[in-house]
Amino acid sequence: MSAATVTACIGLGSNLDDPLLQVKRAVDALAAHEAIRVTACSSLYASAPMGPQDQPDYINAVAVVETPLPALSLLDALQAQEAAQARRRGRRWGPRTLDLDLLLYGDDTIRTARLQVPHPGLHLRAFVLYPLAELDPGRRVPGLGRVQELLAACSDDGVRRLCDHENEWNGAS
Ligand code: A4P
Ligand code: MG
Repeated sequence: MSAATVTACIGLGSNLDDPLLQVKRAVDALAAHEAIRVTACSSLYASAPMGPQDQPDYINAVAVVETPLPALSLLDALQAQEAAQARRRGRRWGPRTLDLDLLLYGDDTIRTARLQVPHPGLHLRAFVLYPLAELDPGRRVPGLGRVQELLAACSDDGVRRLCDHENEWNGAS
């Protein structure tokens, strides 16, 4: 991979069709992408759904990747993987086999119709901040502060850490 890479953080979520497996499959697919190197994966976390409550609990994780891809090309790769894992777009915040959010892309701030980085919900979501803080608590979120500060200011929303990636999670390469 070329020297001019960016460190990005990807949020993974699933609450349909064996969510643990969906998340693991997605990390494996990212790691297999020729222009993406997965450098770290968080533990897996479970939480009640944000949004409509008539859906199963979610499994969430965060992966840190290095990539030479521009942000929109990385989003293309994430959406292609969502499609590969039978993601159907229904109601907002509805159930899904796989959701891949581009949380952070280097220190960039991107505000376009198709892509907003940092992800607009990042600082409000315990199911994102817990796994992100596990990997990189000191990471600066442009315009908002450091991950550990955002986590301290956020309600925990009953997020539960399920398993230690060192024992049960082999997604990192
Ligand atoms: N888009 C803009 N910025 C980004 C970004 N940084 N990363 C655009 C990814 N996509 C981005 O996304 C809609 C459009 O957002 C995309 O086409 C892209 O161009 P979507 O995934 O189709 O729609 P969505 O996911 O239903 O809506 P939204 O608002 O993105 O939902 P979220 O934020 O993804 O939340 N509860 C728990 N406990 N855990 C969860 O993971 N996830 C959601 C979905 C709801 N409740 C949850 C969880
Ligand atoms: Mg999404």
